[in-house]
Amino acid sequence: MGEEYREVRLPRRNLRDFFYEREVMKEPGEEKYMLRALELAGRARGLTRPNPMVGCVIVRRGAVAGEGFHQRAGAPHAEVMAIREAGKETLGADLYVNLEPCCHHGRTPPCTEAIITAGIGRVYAAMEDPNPRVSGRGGGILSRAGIPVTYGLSAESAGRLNETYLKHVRTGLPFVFIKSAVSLDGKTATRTGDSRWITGEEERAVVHDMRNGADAILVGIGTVLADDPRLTTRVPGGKGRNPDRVVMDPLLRIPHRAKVLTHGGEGKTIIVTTGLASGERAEKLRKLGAEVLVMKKQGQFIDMKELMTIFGKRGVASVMIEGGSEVAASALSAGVVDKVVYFIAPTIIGGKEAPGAVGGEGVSSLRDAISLWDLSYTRVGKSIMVEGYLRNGKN
Ligand code: AOF
Ligand code: ZN
Repeated sequence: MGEEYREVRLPRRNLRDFFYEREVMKEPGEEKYMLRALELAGRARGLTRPNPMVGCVIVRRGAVAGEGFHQRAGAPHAEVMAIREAGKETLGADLYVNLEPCCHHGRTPPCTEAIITAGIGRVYAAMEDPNPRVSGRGGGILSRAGIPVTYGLSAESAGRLNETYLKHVRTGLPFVFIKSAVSLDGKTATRTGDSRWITGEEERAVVHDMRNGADAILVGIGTVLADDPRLTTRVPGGKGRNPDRVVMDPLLRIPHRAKVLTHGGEGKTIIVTTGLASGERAEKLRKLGAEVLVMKKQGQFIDMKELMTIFGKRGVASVMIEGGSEVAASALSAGVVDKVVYFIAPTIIGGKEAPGAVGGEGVSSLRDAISLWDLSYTRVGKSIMVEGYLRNGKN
């Protein structure tokens, strides 16, 4: 049997209308409120770290009485925002939220208390919160207080929305995804190395949105030498938060004028290298404000698994790999990749020497090719965006 074709509804700022309008029209009753909660949650994409994105809708007598979403870590939780907006209308009302209400004192007081005090009649939560301080206990407290809690409405979309948070909380490792733009014939550049830009404006807007949602962006030194990217987030409205920029550079070949070093923004620049690189160069880079992380070598490459473990411990919940082909190959073969996002542009580059998206050795038998699951296909500009998950990275 082939891979089942299915559209996964991912709330994204750029694609929100596409994903939700049809859905809301189609789904009667309760599910539409959960979809609305998801849509509200997604408005804070890239802004809630390290917290998840959470939205909430309060419904009384078939009408929405209050709505809210969590805007950033330290700000009130979604439930509290919605309860405030609903005022007296909370009594006996249904509360829809895409994550189990919390029951702990973190930066803010527990939502369970606010829900009980407000006299909410019933809670629909899309999924449990795997945070060990909550995990089932939030729901338990509400049930014991006589407020029935139903899990599972739009659980899949809820899981996708917070896929980075969920992976990091469950495993301590970051959620890793590779973003690539290829021509119709699978090339990422011409034989002379010209690679800007294979895709158009609209595709780039989606990429900036992805950067905005990532904690770190990782590239190889080849990409820095060829393209000199800034790796910053440029999203409309300027609300983007720059992720940390990570360059894999085993021999410290990075030029001091590279834009990742000079066009900082608030994100850090981390150069990952090996003991083979000169200590003098490392010092110079540190003086320029970069962090130089010296790692053991794993054969020819830097040990990606170890790198992800280090990132995870530092609180990096998501890593976006933006190229080039050797970094993609080593991340894939290390088994650290959760997801790939490919933009396929309707151009043909041709050329035996023109590079493809994944280098390394490749597999010799098709049976060993990496196949993806839970695919989605979205048209963005003139390109098709293909998203799929890897089995090894299943979270
Ligand atoms: C909710 N509603 O809107 C969010 C939740 O430090 P705090 O107080 O903000 O707590 C953060 C934790 O709360 C976070 O790790 C996650 O378990 C949960 N997030 N829970 O009921 C919300 N953002
Ligand atoms: Zn809460």
